[in-house]
Amino acid sequence: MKKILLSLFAMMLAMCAAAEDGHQLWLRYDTLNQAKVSANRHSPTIDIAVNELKTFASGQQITLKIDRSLPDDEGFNLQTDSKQRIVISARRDIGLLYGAYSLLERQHLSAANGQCQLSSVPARNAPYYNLRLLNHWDNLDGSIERGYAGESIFEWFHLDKNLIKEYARANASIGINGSVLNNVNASPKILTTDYLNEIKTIADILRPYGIRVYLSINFASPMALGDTPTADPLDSGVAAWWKKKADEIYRLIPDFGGFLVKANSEGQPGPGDYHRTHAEGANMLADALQPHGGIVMWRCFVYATNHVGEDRVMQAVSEFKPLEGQFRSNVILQTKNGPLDFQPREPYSPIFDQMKLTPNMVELQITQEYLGQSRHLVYLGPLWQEFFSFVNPKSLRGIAGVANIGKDRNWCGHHFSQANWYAFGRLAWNPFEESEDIARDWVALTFANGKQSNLEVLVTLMQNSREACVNYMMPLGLHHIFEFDHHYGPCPGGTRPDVPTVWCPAHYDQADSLGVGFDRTTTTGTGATAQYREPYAQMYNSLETCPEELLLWFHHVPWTYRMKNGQTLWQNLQAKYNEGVGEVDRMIYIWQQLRPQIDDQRWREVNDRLQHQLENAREWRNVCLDYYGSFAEKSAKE
Ligand code: GCV
Repeated sequence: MKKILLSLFAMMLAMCAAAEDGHQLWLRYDTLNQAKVSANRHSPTIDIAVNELKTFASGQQITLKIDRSLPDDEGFNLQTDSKQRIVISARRDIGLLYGAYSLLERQHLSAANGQCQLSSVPARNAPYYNLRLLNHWDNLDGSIERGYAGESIFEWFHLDKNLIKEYARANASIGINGSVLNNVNASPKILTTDYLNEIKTIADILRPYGIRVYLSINFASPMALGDTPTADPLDSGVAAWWKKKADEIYRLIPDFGGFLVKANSEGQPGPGDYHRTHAEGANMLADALQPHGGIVMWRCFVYATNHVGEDRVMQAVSEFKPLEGQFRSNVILQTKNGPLDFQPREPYSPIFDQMKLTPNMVELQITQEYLGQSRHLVYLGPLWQEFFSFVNPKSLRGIAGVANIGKDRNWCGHHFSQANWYAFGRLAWNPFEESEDIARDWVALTFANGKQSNLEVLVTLMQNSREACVNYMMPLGLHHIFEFDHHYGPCPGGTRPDVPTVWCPAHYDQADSLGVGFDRTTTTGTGATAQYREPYAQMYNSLETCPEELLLWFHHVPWTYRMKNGQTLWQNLQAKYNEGVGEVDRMIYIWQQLRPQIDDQRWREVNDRLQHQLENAREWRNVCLDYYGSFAEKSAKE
């Protein structure tokens, strides 16, 4: 009997723990079945909205109303009348669903903050961008390039429809309206009829949640699939193949969004293989999609063989600037926030200054390839907000985020990496939001469980976490000093005989007995500073005016150089690395104090990862200071 009771108890414990495994993300609403909800129309989307409100809204009368006179296609109005009845109105069905999620979120936040309901809901709410896309780097075999949360949720030919529906719901709740399902290093097979039928199934699940499906394509697909002898974009047979393929896709998926293309970059095929320009390649695809209303998102992440010897961070501008005005109207360039590759800190990419006639959208990386992956707590809100402080959101046509989603029970590997998915959605909806406000909402939704709590300290922890990561990995503008391939651990000064010099850490830190850093000035360096608009071009070009946080990105600086605080560069570098480690120590201290307020499973899982992060941070500091110290100390003695 005792044994049975014990095992029953163990089972109950396991069930409780499972309830807090993080799978519910920020959508931790109690089932209330209280609200009386009515709608003046029905559709799959409106029915979801009604159902969500009926199930989770607190006792209210709620009316959903389609009102075609409203201006925004995806926006909504939320109003309460004198009797506290709520009316959500929208021009289109999806607006009602967004309004429903907004209402639920506000109710949940109000409960957590102890405020009066709906006080903070703006009457009118509409997304800033029409294109708010996740980019999955998911391969057809289930693996994910730079994925740190398990295998792909898109299990081809065995699709888990429930999981995909949960994914759709989570995205709709933060306003994401498009998913590129596969890796930009794309397999041609994705365009075969077997896969397209599967994609139709996914599109059918995502559609009621307002999410369109897009695909990454391999530029050489017609040739790789054996249908044409070439993939030359000016070959009429090739163009006809793409038109036919587009027709096939749209027959299956009438609201298909379009193609994302990585061409002539890191070994991918492209128009350059036939001495054609990126514009010629993009336009050929654009023509195939245009009759159906589809778009081409053409990535600017190129550093190809025709640029040998040119500083990698300059290549996008050199390649695309001469093509201004040559792209079809349904082509949008897609550019990473920084000119190199999603480093913990980069200056913004100057292509956003240079291309005035061609629409551009920014590609952010939610998966933390270079920021501790799913093992480090690094909240990316401040990084993205920093980007928007240099690049006017107005100048962009849309926003894409490289997803951090996998089959791990908690979706993102680290419980706090969910905050990056959430923050991406919120910023895509409104790029002017403060990252701190987003973190505050996420904390309340994710950890307060609808009750009043005192978790403000977590908001500060999250806000500081990105700078901590910069400091323990690569402060003062150091960059790309990661271990080869996996981009996780430190490898300052690294070289490898089988890797071209320009991909090696030694190429980026340029440490020697005189100093450290990459000279990108117009006087003695690569001249990359000249690609920036004023005042940044001059500011970055001069050692005196360059912001210290980007110093070693733009300058090769003597170890004994006096920084603004009067100490030498070397002393500052040491202080920064120590600051980074100290911050992780503080994060652990804070997390320990919060133990009584956080459920056991998530507390333990985060705690384990924080301990690991501290070990890694110390390793980063020690390895880097050892390596740079070997030059700096010598230089001090000379
Ligand atoms: C999808 C970096 C990453 C690659 C990625 C590439 C890209 O180089 O390390 O994994 O490939 O960027 O954005 O295309």
